[in-house]
Amino acid sequence: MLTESVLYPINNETRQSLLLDGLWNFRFDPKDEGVIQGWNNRLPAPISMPVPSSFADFFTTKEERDYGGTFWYERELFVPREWEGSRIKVRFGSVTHRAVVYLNGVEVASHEGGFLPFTADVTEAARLGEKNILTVRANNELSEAAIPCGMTVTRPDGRKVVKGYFDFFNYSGIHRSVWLMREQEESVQDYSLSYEIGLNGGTDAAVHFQVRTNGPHPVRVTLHDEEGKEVARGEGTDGVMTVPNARLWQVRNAYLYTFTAEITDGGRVIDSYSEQVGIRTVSIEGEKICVNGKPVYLKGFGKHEDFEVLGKGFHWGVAKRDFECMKWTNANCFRTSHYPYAEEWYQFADREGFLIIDEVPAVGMLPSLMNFVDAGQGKTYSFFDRPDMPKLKQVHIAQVEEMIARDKNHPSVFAWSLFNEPETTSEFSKEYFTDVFDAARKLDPQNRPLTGALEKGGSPDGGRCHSLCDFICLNRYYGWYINGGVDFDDAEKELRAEMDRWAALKLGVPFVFTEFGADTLASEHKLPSVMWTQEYQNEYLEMTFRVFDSYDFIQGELVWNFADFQTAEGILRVNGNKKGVFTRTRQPKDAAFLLRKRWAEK
Ligand code: BDP
Repeated sequence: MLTESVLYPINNETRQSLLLDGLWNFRFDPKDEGVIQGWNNRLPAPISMPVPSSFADFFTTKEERDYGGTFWYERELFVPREWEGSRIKVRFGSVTHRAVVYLNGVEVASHEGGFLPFTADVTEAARLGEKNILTVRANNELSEAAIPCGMTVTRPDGRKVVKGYFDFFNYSGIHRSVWLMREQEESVQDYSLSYEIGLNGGTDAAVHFQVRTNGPHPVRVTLHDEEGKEVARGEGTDGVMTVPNARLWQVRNAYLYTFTAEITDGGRVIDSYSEQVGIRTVSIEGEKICVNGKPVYLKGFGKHEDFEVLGKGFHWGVAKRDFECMKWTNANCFRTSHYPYAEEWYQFADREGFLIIDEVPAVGMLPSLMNFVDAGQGKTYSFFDRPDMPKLKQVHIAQVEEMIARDKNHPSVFAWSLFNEPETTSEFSKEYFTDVFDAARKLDPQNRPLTGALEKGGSPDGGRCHSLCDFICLNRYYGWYINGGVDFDDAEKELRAEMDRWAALKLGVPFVFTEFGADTLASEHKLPSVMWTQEYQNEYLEMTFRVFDSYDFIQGELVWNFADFQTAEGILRVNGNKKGVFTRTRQPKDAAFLLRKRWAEK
């Protein structure tokens, strides 16, 4: 269980948070000699590197862009003398894929996993009223014992090449904001909310709260509305508040309250933590996905954190454009394929009323460098009978815990995706995922639905893991990887045949298409269409939608992908994956207009 506090940094009368973003020092460490050479004390001959950002696309040589191995970041920071007697922490939104952190040469934290936050308690190591040196030793190698899965090979010249078993570029670096934080010794460590709506036969809501602190003093909680008016209060670390006439958080019509937990000592507030939250329920009712008890059809995209030059570095401007484009298409949902995104994405989605399927970075659990092709064609392998499996499962479960701990209070998050396209056909996979799902079931106070995205091998007849899912997510490429081009006429038949086989199982749960799409070059048009043209992408989508509209249990369509994105090089990728409905610079392909029209009516 996670004991460290992962609360997002805020500023108020009891807490201070300073952004450490900007230009850091940087250096590659291809021989992994930095620790022996004492680089944790001072990084020799560094170059400059923006934070947050991926390092890859700033460079002009392939060795640097494609670098695999260990690399270092460093910066100076000033810790105010007035912070004496408080807890002082440094918080990283993420470092890809693992990191060791030093302050003034002393190791203060280490973390595995490139897409979730962690903090270093630097209270002991910090020099108050002086400059301090913060250093990060990071590493972006991939293996079959960590997620996302892949391999690292050393070339004869000693250079390491990192190969992901997945279809996105292995962007690395400090991708999200870094904060220096001051907290009180006794402070709020975590909180969880869950809701009941429609109480007393009307519009009242119950807000169940749990607050975790690290001290003995009493806790008080309050809820304020958007006008700043207090609408409910409660006492203790565990309890329930009633909100009369609650304004619900609705899909694409969000209403946010501010939740505050305070630790008090008589009239004095020792610590106070506030965050915006939304009152809403999510549930699976038969074949429907419900928000506030009403069915919602999911319309939207699988996305990536990916943009020109920045790679996977978070930028508010990119997020803003993405939300504007998604709203323009009349979307209401996206999946954080294939890893938890920067926390700011969820804050944005809370405000904009978007639903999120939040995905853990469990991708690449098919031992293939071209698994997107193999998966699309339904090739089967066994993956979970390997020697590294216990280690992998431990890392996987740890990241499920960290993701749920981080994101559980966001109203936008309505489901947890615990995998993308793993092997799910062997008995080993069944055992593996049973353990992962069992672990996840204990973590969410809101008991949100659990799911995972199944590739073609996870079929009604061959797959062994779909019964673990509360609703079933399918990634399917009929009309692209199979039955593409001259065979397109068979695509609809085959997709229908598969859906008929699912229907025959009478599972009684909703199905969501979490991927379907066709690579499309924004430059290409042809009449009649051929693969890769904008006309083909539209015909592909029209065919798929015809099928979706004939099965009531299909309750969502998330197109692959929102935008073109960078991948590793290969004969099937034209400088990246081109299945975007928008280009990488976020301009619409013809398909965007088709979606906008369909989703306005759906
Ligand atoms: C699926 C993967 C996704 C790929 C996509 C594709 O889940 O990451 O990008 O196919 O081939 O296999 O475009």
